[in-house]
Amino acid sequence: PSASELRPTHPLALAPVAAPPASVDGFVRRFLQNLNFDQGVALSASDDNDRYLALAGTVRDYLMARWLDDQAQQSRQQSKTVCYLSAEYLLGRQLDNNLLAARLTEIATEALAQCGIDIDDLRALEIEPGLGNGGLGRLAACFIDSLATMSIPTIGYGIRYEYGIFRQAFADGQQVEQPDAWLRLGSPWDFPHPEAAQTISFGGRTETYDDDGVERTRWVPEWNVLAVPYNMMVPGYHNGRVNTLRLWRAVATNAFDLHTFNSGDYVASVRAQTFAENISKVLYPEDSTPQGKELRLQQQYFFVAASIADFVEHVLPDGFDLTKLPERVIFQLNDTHPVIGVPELMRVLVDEKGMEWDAAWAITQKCFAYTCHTLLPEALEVWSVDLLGRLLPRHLEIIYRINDAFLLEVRERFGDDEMLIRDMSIIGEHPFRSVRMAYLATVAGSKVNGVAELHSQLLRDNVLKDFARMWPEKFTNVTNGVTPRRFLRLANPELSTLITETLGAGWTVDLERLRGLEAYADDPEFRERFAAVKAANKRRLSRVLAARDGTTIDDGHLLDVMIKRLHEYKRQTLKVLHIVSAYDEIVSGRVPVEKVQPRTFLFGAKAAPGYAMAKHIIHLINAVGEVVNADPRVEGRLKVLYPSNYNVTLAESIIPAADLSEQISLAGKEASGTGNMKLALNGALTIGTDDGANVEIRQLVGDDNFFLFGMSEPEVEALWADGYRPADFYHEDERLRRAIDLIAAGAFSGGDRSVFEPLISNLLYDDRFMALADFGSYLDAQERVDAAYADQDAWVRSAILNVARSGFFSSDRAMRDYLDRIWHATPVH
Ligand code: CR6
Ligand code: PLP
Repeated sequence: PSASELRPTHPLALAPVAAPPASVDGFVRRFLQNLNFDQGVALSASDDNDRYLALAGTVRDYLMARWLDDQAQQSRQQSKTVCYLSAEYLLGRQLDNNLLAARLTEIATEALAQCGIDIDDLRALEIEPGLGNGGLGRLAACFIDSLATMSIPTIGYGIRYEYGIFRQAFADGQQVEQPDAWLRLGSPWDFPHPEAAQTISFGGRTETYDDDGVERTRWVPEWNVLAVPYNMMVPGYHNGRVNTLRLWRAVATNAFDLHTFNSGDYVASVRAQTFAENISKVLYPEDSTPQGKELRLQQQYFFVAASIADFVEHVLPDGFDLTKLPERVIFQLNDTHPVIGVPELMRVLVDEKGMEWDAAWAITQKCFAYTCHTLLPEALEVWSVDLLGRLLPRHLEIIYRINDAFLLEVRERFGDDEMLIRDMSIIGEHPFRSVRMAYLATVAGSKVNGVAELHSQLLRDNVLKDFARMWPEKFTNVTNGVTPRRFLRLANPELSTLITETLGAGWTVDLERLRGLEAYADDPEFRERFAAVKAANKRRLSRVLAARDGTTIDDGHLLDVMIKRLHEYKRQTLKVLHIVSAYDEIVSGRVPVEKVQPRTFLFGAKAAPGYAMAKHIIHLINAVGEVVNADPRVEGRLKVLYPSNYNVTLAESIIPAADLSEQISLAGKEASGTGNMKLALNGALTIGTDDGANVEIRQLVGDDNFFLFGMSEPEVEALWADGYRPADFYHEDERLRRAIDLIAAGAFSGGDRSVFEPLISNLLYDDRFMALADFGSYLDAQERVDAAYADQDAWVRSAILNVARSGFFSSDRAMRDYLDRIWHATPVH
């Protein structure tokens, strides 16, 4: 028989794929098989990396049957799929999460022990895939975890960057960036599928042609690349579900090489290959401050076009009636990064599938929804018309046509108000002609949501107010959430055990059950156990830091943490001013040192490599730490720690240990925050402004269990309108003056006054984020913190109530809200 006539007849070939037996023996056998057959080494000759890869392969094998089954089922059932389009996924380490999801943690630990291997040694080897900058990327990772746990058919689409977020090191207190070669030792968690590659085009021109008497437009691109999908498993928690995260890698097409090769220039053809492959080479390290670089637009189009084509060609059955597309998919736009998908879907429907414009537009509008993650004007992405037209000429035409129709609608609705037309146009004219991606997303999306109540309100009232007037029903809120599996169950095993012993096991998938802990907040025995868990977590963190950096956290210290990207709006400077002021009080003899509550201030933060002011702030934190930590007059009561390279792995050690969570952004600037939720959920009390999700945290945990300070958003606006003069605050507040003078005088720079001059000048004459205006209120709140911490019983009670009342911040709840308000997809069990 010819190969095409062969059909499986062997019983094994007909049976469904089976997982290896879930037993220690079964695990050992599969582990050794992986080690021998996949890694090609004997146990006795293997090193830790071989063993790690074999362990990962084994866990994967256990999940594989479910994964294949879920894919088959999904293609049979053809139910509505959530396609989450995100340029970033900050996944964190995979091993523990996958072991947990598959209920294999104990089995694997015992199986490896029987092979003479300590599983902890292998855990430590995993390099986390840092395919994101911070909150937005980590949010995407939490969301796909929740969607898998809730059995929602989902495909996460993104980019498989060869280099993720840079590794941060410090040299003389200043940030140095090193490449993150996360794929160096192998990538056991993903599977390349070159056979499912998509060709993605760029450049060239458009032309019209006659199609049986109908004039049509087509794109004649100039060059193209291949997008090769790499599939990663996204296992749900204990539900047997395994969804897919599909990340695209750019590879040069044959045509690309051949073209240059035929011209005889071999070296140029190899260079051309590098050019194509650059597209997925590196993650742009800017968080909330896009730079408008051409390569970034290439990345965006690359992954979005590949994802849409993948869904239409591979996920939908042959001959699918595309007018029914909205019943089968919702493309969720994670911020503006994937918004070029809107004209791309229009191009596919109109140019490739021959659909009428209006019909295609009606479909497109139902297939997209847009999440906005910022309020900072500099973070709202725009692309110059020149650049976009050069790279994607057909898309620019489509955007113009969408805009023309939209502006007609605006005129019909609001009359010929030319100023309003300018304000609302998708094409901005000033300071250069550009496409406003947030507006395009708002016009095209079926829904637009902000990421916390306050943020969604400010979107409606300010940033997108004209759009909200036009389409009030389009706007909604979904407050962010975090996955309790990674950030409580895995990161804080002792607290998880205590909760399970107290409330039973169901909380991991029903976080509101934590409410049950309220009843124990006044129970002395529970409090004691809770406090013991916190103390153990601090010791664990101390060991982690000792091994990394040789630093420790002393017993009796309040652990005060500020962990997030370095950004002026987040106001790490305000925190430093507090530390400098506390130091000054001691060394100037204004406060007797024995009266000072011992505190360890812990920072974790990367700055965008080109963000000069953020880098000055990093330098200042390190410089202050060096002086404060070494000054004998402080008697070790104040300590500043700044472990380098803050990432998800480090977050998982810091968060469970924290006593105090610093969420001190200027009101109206932090869209939501998610670190704030993780810290509250792990029993840290928040000191924070009324900003982002802090507002909801405070409402839920109660005023008594939260240290509020600073101006409210309307007060911020009023002060701006009044003409903000930071120097006035400097003159009026003695503590502030002393702290700033100390830095300016060179106390932390060996007497050199020039080192921090740019930072000091910025504070005194500009201070866009009003650190000086909130300083007094912040210090008062810190005094309340010290007083509260002195009463340990009351503090522990507050910490317990923080945990008990944080169930709302589960990403499972966030997913339910998206499903109800935006996606309308249902679980497939
Ligand atoms: N930088 C917001 O600033 C929010 C996350 C996730 C951010 C932050 O407040 O929690 O998104 N915004 O919604 C962007 O990335 C544009 C962030 O992480
Ligand atoms: N960076 C990392 C590594 C994180 O794990 C998180 C998440 O919580 C963030 C940044 C976001 O922090 P924040 O919400 O405080 O900005």
